[in-house]
Amino acid sequence: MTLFVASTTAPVNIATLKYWGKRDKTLNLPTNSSISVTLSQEDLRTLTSVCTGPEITEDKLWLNGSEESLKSERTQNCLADLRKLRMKLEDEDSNLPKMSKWNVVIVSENNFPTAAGLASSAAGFAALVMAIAKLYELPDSLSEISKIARKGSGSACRSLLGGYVAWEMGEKADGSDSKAVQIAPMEHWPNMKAAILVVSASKKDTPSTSGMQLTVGTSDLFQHRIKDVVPHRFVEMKQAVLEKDWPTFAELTMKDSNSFHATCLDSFPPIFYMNDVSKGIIKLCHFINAFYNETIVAYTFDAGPNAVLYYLEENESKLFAFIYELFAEVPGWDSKFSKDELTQFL
Ligand code: 2P0
Repeated sequence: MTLFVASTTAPVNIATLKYWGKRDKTLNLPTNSSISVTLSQEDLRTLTSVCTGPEITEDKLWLNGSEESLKSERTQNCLADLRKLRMKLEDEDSNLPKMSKWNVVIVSENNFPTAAGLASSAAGFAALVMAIAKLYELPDSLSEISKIARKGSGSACRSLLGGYVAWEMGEKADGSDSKAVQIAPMEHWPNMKAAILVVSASKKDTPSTSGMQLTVGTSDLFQHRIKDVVPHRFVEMKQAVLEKDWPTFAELTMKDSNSFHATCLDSFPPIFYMNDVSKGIIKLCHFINAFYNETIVAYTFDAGPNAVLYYLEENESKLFAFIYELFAEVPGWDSKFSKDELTQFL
């Protein structure tokens, strides 16, 4: 049996300027540009292997050990685009194996809870598209390939690139200018760190796609957000990254998380992604920054209750002194706060 195999990993990215709203649902074209930080591959990632050969009788997908359907329009769109690019190479070089005609078997595994608002679809589609692009030996740039990943899941386009990434919304109706570009590599700001507080690992109530559609269709605040708020914030946040201006980056990140959740609340019926523990974490972050009279931490929440905290490495112990006080029973820990002072956050 002739088989060709390729494997890759793709990391999770966490938006600091949120994507929420589509102007084209089939092509996943957004109503605003967004910015994210791609996490390190050693932390949250999807590992995907693909295999193809003339004797494979049907396309198949295994996700975290269970067989899943490959029939969704999104996955089919990604496969069709990748096969088209491969076919172009085969037309140019008749010695290449005719992989574009063969079925694929895809095996994918996350090392974190799936669909719990930890951007699993971003890493998932990024890994799927990257693995097949590798198998097909496609010469296209990562920004070009990001347009294919975008059709799988909007935020997936940002996971193709490392470090600080912008997804430029584009203007064209065919999506040919809606792609991810790198603002700066991870090494540009090496002391930036992210911590994830897993408040709940269960599946989210309202899937992102239907949540976005509801917000676009019913929220007045959303119109203000995409017209008057995000365009300025996009420019300011890019600048803050390039200048390593931590207080500005942190403030914009927190404000944009709050703005996105406000549009969810302004949807009708309202969408609640954060729970009381999430809200306690927000209060705690503001308390910590006020306590030190300095920006120590920035929070952001996606379509779920889990918190992602950004901070600078040199402030790690200042931040975790509070996190451990509140969430962990550390034997021998000498608490500086009374139970009452701490429980106000929960
Ligand atoms: C983001 N989120 O920018 C925003 C913030 C959730 C909140 O991208 O429908 O899974 O597959 O394009 O990418 C989650 O939405 O949605 C998301 P689809 P996706 O990260």
